[in-house]
Amino acid sequence: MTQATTSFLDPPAGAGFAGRVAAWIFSTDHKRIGLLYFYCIAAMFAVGVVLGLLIRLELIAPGATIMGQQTYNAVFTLHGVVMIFMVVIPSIPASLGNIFMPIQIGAEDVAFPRLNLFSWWLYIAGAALAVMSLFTGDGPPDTGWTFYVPFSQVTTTNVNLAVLAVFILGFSSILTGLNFIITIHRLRAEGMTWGRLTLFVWSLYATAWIQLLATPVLGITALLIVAERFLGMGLFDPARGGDPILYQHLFWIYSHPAVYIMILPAMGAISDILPVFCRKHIFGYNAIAFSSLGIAMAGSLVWAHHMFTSGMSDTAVMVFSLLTFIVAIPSAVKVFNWVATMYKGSIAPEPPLWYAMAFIVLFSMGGLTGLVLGSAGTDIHVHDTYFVVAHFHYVIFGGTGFGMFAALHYWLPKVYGRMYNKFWANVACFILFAGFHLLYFPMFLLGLNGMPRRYYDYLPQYTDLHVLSTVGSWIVAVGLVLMVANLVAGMRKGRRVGDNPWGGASLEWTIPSPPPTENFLEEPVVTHGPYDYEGIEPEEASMRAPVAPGEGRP
Ligand code: HEM
Ligand SMILES: [Cu+2]
Repeated sequence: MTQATTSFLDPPAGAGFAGRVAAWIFSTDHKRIGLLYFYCIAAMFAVGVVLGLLIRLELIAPGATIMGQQTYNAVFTLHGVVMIFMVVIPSIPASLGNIFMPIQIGAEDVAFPRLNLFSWWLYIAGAALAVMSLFTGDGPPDTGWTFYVPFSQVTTTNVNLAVLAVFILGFSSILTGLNFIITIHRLRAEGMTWGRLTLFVWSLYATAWIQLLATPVLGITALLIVAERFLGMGLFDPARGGDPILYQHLFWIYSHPAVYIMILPAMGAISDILPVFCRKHIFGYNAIAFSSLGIAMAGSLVWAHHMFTSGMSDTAVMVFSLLTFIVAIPSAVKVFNWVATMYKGSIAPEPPLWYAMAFIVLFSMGGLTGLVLGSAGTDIHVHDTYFVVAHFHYVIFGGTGFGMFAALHYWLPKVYGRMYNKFWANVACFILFAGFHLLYFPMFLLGLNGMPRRYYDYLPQYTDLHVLSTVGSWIVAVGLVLMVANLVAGMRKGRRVGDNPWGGASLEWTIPSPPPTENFLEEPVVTHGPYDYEGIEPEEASMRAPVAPGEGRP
């Protein structure tokens, strides 16, 4: 087995406990920083899931079940804040992007390693403040993660601290984006042309531009809320000549593009994974690469589709509806290209592929129901109902979540040099997929029947669908526990693997597993594209099935 003498995971020689901890939290190695992000994000994900399970438990029957109304408002606000700002926004770019982007472009590290570490510290500071907002002030924030005015101006709960936390988390995201853009421009190895970048790197590149350009708007908006609360400036208060709709515009100018910060990196990971397990060059490399940029650009123009019922002019409603339909095109381009990649491929049904296929199904269902929300006529019917809750969980949990799960099963052997149990990985995937539909599909029906979102209580006719959904939440929980337990067991004591278990053609598969601190033992020179599998044999025996002549390989 190719084990490098020192991998990035090895502790410094002779260091005590404090020295080992310091070697992690003050490390400027992008791989260590990526793993730090990953562990923190995983912990926050666990918190968010528990909050989600509590929401579902409360909603299992009409009336009060396990908590009071005020607590309920705090729980769903926190569930949203934790999941959005602390889990899915940093999830793939800050963790796996940090670990693999420099390796995939043949660099030794990101352009600004110390800034990278600083970004992680900002993330920790923001997360700590968000947690503190629960226990300090006059009760946890209860505004929903959107902090809509006028309620966020007048509520006495601890909105100030929560908004400050979001502000700091925003800086972490901006600096990571800046770092990635410069790294991708400046640090590519010899021969690593733009046309030889992996699609994962392309997606991170598009994401980084959104992080850099859109996130400052969120920061400003957060500051304006605090200014309103402390100084009573009246920006959003009609009695003083302000306008609450202005708040919604500012908020969604960031927060709509933010959904592409969440989904593009997942799409990038899927584009890297699928062809490996089909032993076939990706279909439509340029289309996938440019559709990421297309989504980033067009996606910045559609924010007001969240505001069709806010009282905008009919012209504005029509324009934003049309623009929203236009973003669907580059997204659909990707889905068609993934399916075309699988067509006539020599399929290796390994865990990363199952998770990737679950991603395609769930993301497509989320995307298509997004069109229902993007057309103003139907949106007015389902606006702020459970239809929306179903739609965005299909996109962000089914999309970003499953994309992350697929990526973890794909890259874990590279990071730890060990393999998890594939059988249990597949079982967990199946349980998650089934539980997911049971949890969220009833929400589409609830929404179409008029069940409003963010409500603590409901009419008895909605009970059956709520019961189904709550049972689904338990199945999802079982699937998550099984998946995590299997991955942890794998990373700690799984069987050892070599450099290239799946037979990937991108640069990370050319270096030892786990990677050495300096990534490459000698400076790489790139001579072929990231999806040219000719002559590359997977080490996993199950993947070495003979390929009939003329089949599978283009
Ligand atoms: C086991 C997993 C999960 C369960 C059971 C769950 C459940 C729920 C439920 C029932 C609501 C509706 C609350 C209401 O309208 O009263 C909700 C809202 C929400 N969920 Fe989840 N969820 C889960 C995972 C996720 C994930 C992975 C994300 C990632 C982004 C997420 C993001 C959100 C957001 C942003 C809201 C909106 C909160 C608000 O309206 O202010 N959830 N969730
Ligand atoms: Cu949007």
